[in-house]
Amino acid sequence: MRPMLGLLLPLLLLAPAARAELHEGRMLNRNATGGMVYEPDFLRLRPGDRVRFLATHATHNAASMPEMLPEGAAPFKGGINEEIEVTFTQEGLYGIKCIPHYAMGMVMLVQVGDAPVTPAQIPQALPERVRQRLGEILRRAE
Ligand SMILES: [Cu+2]
Repeated sequence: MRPMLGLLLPLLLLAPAARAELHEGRMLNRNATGGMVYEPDFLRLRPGDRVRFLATHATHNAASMPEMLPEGAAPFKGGINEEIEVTFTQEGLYGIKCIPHYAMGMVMLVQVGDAPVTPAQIPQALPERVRQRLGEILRRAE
């Protein structure tokens, strides 16, 4: 009995419970839904999943929105044309923006965890174009 358990235990410890996934988000000048967009513009992740923001077109970046950052989550800010990889550990809804094109509504949403997303989670204080774009994203995501 004992020698057998001694062989199995290390193997069980090596088996990952749930493998974290790597997702990709492309930063684009235009796609079928409009101009200055992330594609996809909504991702639902499990805690520990990562997103790689790809500088597919020039002059974009990816930065967390302070108004839409779950409590305890670390803010992040990629440089212009910089591909960054972000690990999302805290559950909740994250707003992500392209700083040069924020006023044009270049934003995306990342929901970590199973909680539903609702338009009530969009802060009133955001610029009109940003709230409009976030509303469109949420309506498609619901
Ligand atoms: Cu941009």
